[in-house]
Amino acid sequence: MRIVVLAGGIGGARFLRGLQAAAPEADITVIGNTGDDIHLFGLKVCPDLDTVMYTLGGGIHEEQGWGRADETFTVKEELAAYGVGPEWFGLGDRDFATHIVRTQMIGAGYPLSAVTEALCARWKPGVRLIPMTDDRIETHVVVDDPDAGPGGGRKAVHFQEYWVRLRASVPAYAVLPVGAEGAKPAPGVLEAIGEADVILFPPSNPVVSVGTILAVPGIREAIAEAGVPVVGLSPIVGDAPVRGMADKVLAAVGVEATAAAVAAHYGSGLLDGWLVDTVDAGSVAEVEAAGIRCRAVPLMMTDLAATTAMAREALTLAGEVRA
Ligand code: FO1
Repeated sequence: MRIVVLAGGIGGARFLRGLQAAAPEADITVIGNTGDDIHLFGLKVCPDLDTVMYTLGGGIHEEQGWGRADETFTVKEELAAYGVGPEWFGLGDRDFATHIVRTQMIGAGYPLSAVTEALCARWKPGVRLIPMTDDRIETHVVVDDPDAGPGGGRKAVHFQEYWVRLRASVPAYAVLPVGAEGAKPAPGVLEAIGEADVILFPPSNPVVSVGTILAVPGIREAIAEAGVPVVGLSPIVGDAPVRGMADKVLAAVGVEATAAAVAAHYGSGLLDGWLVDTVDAGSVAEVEAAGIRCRAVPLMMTDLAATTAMAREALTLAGEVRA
């Protein structure tokens, strides 16, 4: 079975571990979000691609869900000693090697998709990881400008500054995938979607992760026209995000932080099935009324067994909507 998964960061990566366990024979292609990418110290950092690569490759810092295990921060300390910022983004020494190799290969003319393939040759994640595009897209978030004085204006900050430095503690008025309009799907993305038997939207952030992937011209259309089951898992449980601060960016795009609202946001033109957590069983009827098959199952990714069960439920629902 050929499965395509649109994955963002931590939630997507953890779900993929369960999917691999639930469907060990499947051929899994992951279309990775690159809107979180940031250029720091002259290096290109791809947080969501690295989270998938490290998580499935066995190098992830398990509690954080990002960065490497057994990390040290000597280079970061030395950069700070030179007064070279930013200090709010925690790049570790082992992680720096990934960004140096990536930046060196891009400088030599390799597209991000080829670079990602090369990095995965070391990590062997057991899935094919393709960036959503080889073109540069960076998600920016519009917030109040603290320097603009009373009733002042707003400014756009890089997603990572909003997410990590500001801890999403201020209102987000808009989320902008800068560069999306001119971007093309990376080589292999549309082919993987066209050849898929099932397409899954994991419990990643529906705005800045899955939403950004869908903003690459051609990807949303290819999924809608693929003619195969598209099944998603709600990242919102009990009207709150399981992890991260998805509710902040959902508000920015006018979507209520509920499992049913996120399903409606993706729409029945895209989604055939939607899994909500058992605490949201009351919303199953509402989602089904929107033309999307819905089932309430445990969605807390507490351990591999739980995530494997979720993945199995998603594949079962896919089998039912296909019929
Ligand atoms: N997330 C944080 O909350 N704090 C950090 O200092 C941080 C550093 C970091 C370094 C490399 C990397 O690949 C990811 C990193 N993240 C950090 C996670 C990053 O913000 C992700 O983009 C989000 O978690 C959303 O996926």
